[in-house]
Amino acid sequence: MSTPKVAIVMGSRSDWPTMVNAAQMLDELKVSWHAQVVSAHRTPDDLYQFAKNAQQDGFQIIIAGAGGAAHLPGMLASMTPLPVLGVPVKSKSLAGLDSLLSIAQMPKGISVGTLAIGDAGAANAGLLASQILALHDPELSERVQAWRAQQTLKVQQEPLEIDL
Ligand code: RP5
Repeated sequence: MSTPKVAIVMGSRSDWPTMVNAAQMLDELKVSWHAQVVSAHRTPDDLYQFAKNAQQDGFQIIIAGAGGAAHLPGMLASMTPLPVLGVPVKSKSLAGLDSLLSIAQMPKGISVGTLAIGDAGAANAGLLASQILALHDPELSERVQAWRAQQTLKVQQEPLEIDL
């Protein structure tokens, strides 16, 4: 079996309820994924090993979710040529603003594509990863366009129910 195209990594098991939204989106678009916990501060050696091997292992895109002082996406991006999409996980103390700023405010030279805080950001990371992969995969491109058309139709067909 070939390596999944997308690696979903997260700083803690507690991030999974957020990051599962990325996995669900990838499933909907029939993009293969692999998920694992790699903590930048609790398992730095694992982080190094994962990042250094990610490309030769066959991954094409990394989605990285973390909360608080969220250095995981930036650290990964510094050690792999693969595109890294960062998902700020909602934190207990600052509702994810800390995660967002930690991930978005990368100094010039190492890029992390930062999505929205929480579930929407994780789902959109799955969508964006699919759109990037679709550049070289016409069938996936068709699935992404069909998914978006379906979303448009849903908005147009759902009546606004107003009870006054
Ligand atoms: C970060 O610390 C993780 O990404 C998680 O969002 C946050 C809290 O982790 P736990 O204390 O729940 O393991 O490393």
